[in-house]
Amino acid sequence: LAEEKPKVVFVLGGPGSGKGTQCANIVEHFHYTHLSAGDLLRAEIKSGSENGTMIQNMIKEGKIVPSEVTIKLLQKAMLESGNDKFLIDGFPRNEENRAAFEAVTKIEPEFVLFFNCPEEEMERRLLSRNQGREDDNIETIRKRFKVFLESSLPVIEYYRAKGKVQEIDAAKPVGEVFEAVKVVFTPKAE
Ligand code: UP5
Ligand code: MG
Repeated sequence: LAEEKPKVVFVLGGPGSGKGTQCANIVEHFHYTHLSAGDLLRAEIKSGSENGTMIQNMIKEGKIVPSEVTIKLLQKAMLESGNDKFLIDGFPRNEENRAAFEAVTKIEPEFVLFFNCPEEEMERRLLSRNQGREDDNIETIRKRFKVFLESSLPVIEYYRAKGKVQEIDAAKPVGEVFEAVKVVFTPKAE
């Protein structure tokens, strides 16, 4: 009855803001499991699942995959991890994602880590990433930026109004960004 709910931190920020890079650092220092919604969707494409083609087409267009698909993948990964502390990276990306996750899981995030980075810097990073991602081309990158501004920033503003956003200047070098991230995750002495 009184089962403990898992602890969730949403890690949000524009395409190329450094969400994945910093989550890897957080996992090393604090005991979280990192779940990148984008990585889970890309794994779903590779696995040849029936949704694979739909997901692939949406990612190529920078569009947001239906909530039910992403939430199922997140729930499965949470169960399989055996952990009770999660960094959910790149989700929720719109108001519908946010409301559906809350309705289905009854989980409210502890806080939202927001990597704020200028578009020129994010574009530079994505164009030089060279990891063969099908969405790292200038046409798709522009679409991803537009969707971020129109659909994802409002989710960040929703949590900001609730006092739940921890904003990080993500334009700095990786090590400096992580110094700021560490402060957020380090328990304060009372
Ligand atoms: N880099 C990182 N930090 C740096 C720094 N401080 N200084 C200099 N360079 C830095 O970093 C990107 C690149 O920059 C790397 O080369 C890194 O070395 C360098 P990374 O840590 O990968 O940034 P990240 O924010 O994770 O960028 P990513 O491209 O993964 O962000 P997106 O939000 O665009 O991608 P995601 O995988 O989350 O989503 C992809 C697509 O999947 C979406 O567009 C959407 O179509 C779909 N999707 C959904 O539909 N629903 C979801 O819930 C999630 C995804
Ligand atoms: Mg990422």
